[in-house]
Amino acid sequence: TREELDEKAKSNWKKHMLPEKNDTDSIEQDIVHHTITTLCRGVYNIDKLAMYQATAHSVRDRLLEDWNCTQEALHKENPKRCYYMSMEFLIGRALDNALNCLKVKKNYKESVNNLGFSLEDLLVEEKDAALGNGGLGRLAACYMDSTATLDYPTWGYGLRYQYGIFKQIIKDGYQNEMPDYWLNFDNPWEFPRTDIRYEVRFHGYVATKMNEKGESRMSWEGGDKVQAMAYDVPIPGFDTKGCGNIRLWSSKPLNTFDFDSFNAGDYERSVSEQTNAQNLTSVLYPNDNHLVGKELRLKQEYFFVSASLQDIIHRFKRAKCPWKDFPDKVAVQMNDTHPTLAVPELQRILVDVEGLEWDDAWDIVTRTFAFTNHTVLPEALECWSVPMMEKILPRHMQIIYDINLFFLQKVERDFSPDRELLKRISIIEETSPQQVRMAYLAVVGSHTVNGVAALHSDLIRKNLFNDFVKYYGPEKFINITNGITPRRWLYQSNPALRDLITKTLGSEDWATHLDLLQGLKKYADDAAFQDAWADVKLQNKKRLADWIKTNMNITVNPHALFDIQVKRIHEYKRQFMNILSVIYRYKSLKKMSAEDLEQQVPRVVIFGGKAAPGYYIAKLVIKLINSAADVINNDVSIKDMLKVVFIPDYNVSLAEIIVPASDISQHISTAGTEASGTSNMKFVLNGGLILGTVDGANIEICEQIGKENIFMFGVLADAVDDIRHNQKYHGLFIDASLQVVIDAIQGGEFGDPSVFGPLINTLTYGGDYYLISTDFKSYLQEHTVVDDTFRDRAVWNKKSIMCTAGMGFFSSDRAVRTYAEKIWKLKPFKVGV
Ligand code: OAK
Repeated sequence: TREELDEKAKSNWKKHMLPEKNDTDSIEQDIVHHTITTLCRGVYNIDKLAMYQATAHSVRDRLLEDWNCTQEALHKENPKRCYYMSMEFLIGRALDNALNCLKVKKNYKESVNNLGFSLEDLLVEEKDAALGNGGLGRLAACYMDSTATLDYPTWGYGLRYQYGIFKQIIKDGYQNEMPDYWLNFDNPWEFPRTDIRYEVRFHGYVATKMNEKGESRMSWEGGDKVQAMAYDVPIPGFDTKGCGNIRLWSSKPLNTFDFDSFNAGDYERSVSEQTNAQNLTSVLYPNDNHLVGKELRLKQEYFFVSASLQDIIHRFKRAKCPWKDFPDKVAVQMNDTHPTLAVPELQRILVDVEGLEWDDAWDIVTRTFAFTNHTVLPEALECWSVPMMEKILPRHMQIIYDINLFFLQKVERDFSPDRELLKRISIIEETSPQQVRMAYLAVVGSHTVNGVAALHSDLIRKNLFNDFVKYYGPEKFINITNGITPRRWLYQSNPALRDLITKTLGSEDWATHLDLLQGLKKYADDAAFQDAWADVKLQNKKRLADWIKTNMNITVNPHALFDIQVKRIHEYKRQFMNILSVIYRYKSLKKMSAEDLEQQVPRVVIFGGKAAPGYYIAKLVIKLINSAADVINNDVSIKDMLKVVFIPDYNVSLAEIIVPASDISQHISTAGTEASGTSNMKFVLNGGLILGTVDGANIEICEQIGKENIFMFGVLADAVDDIRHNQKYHGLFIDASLQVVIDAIQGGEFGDPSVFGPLINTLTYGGDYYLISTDFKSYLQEHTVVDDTFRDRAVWNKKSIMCTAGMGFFSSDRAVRTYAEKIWKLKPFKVGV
């Protein structure tokens, strides 16, 4: 280490540790240097991909400088740190973000030009880092951006999947899945740490052993071991020397070989076990808000937790602090229940390995962890079968039983001996076989539990965790409304609006102090400003229209109202209701006289999103959208008053083009089902209006921007249970407008109706669990209000400006600051000042 070097050597190091220069000449030199040395290419065979790679490597050099500075300072000072544990980080592309953060984009543009390329061309060569499904994974990425920007000493921990979320291809209107080969080319944004490796055990048995103090301890022995190797992904902060990190684990076979099998002539088996080890981190499970209780997934969760905790403890031990100080040095945030095995794992390490007493260990555990819940959907709540857990993690299963026993004893003694209550609150569900309720384990093992929007936090306090609220008291259960990073979701993705805002406000401070957008309000009535604002929107709509033309060969009119719903396809998000209303609009247009038709507001309805590969009904929704699009887009009689587009393979990079182009975006989940939503925030930040239900963060967006600037409809969350109950006993009421649409589909207007039978049945025979028939009428009415409002462009533009101006609260900087203050007890740690 550096401390061991003599003064001469140290000064030699210092002499050569010069900062990278950012003048265009130096940048060009670096790009050429990387082309030759990193890529082994030259001017004779450089192409766009290679040029992107060389450019990325030169930017990475500049980032790593900050990375090293930050980590060295942290190493020296050893402040309290937070670790954000998440099975998903949906980062997207890195180059543009890094250029903006480092404030070198202008010079890079020029340098790349001087070398014969255009920077815009290079940016799209990068593959998305798509290590997530949807909202939860993207939130983790936004939070890493904010912790880096605000200089919080926070690291992300996750898994380095060989294949991220699948690529979606639409064939004959149906979704097909293809693997995401994102690592097939060099990935300049990760740093393999070949020296950072830990062993992770599965299976085996529990034995009793004497420890050094002569006490009897349990010990987990035998079984199979795999190795976790670290890859670091630097996370630049905006306009700061500080640089964050996400450490991703990749499974490798242990450097041991099964010589017994080998000698017995079973070479194949000994090699196949190595392959099994590698397979552990092969693929991201493609389910959003839905648990599929596969053994491999449980192994992924433990692998992730075990490696991360070993790494955290290794770092903690360097400072030689006593164990009781662990929670003063370490805060761990669990992103949903996926990392919950960290609770019994830390307890196991402290008791079995480090020899602490159970109660002392448990005190440390519960002062370390905090837990964020991201869903109330019952099918998403993790429950693992006890026999499976016993097989894979025998010692953890014992510990979970003990945690539960001591917990229930306490509840019985201090709170209530009510058997029914104890059964309800138990971490173990007495089904056959028994199940471990991971959300309950997470609550019991954490000091703070939070929901992700005000309504959602209320709902989990009232329902999912109600018994726990009564037992622990309400203070343990807080709300922290989600946020999004304004750097990616405005500064980077909407340069035209960024420049207009910066010019109007006189500086770009808004990018780190989003409340400053309030300053736009005073221009909301200014005609010239409105025109400039509308012009930016039109440019962004043209950009999207061009993308659609180039990639899908569909022509859309950029002056039409762009109506967008992009998100994972799920019944609770009700894309089905959207396409039903589109069909209703189509039927209405077809009935109109030529004069009436001419008076309509032309619409382009845009959908995008992936369905989980095993989610049959969601896949049928995609098919219906595409079948309806086929008919509608080719019907000349409606004179281009309606177009329907399903954009394939919706991902972060596409979102960066789609979000700035909306007039209206839809967030229409059944009330009480969408925990928060975050794309709603992105659209409104970019001056798009919302058509939404009274659900998730829509409610708080409405409070912030004013109810005159949002289109809301539908029943309230507290009415949903009663409506479902009534429907069950008295049947559905399907009004005439919905019946028209059902008849059209069943009459074969959009292709073979038998294809859509199971989908229609979710309404008619399936009990309409998501209340489409209940909300349909008010949904159609609100669509009419949208059309009428859009006709008056001055009114619309004002609303659009007021939308952006009111979004300061939804910056992920505010959210992260709240986590740091209320949960992590963490202070910013500034380097290089
Ligand atoms: C995914 C898997 C399991 C549990 C939850 C999720 C998930 O993505 N939930 C989503 O989290 C977002 C971030 O908090 C919320 O905005 C979404 O409403 C929620 O569905």
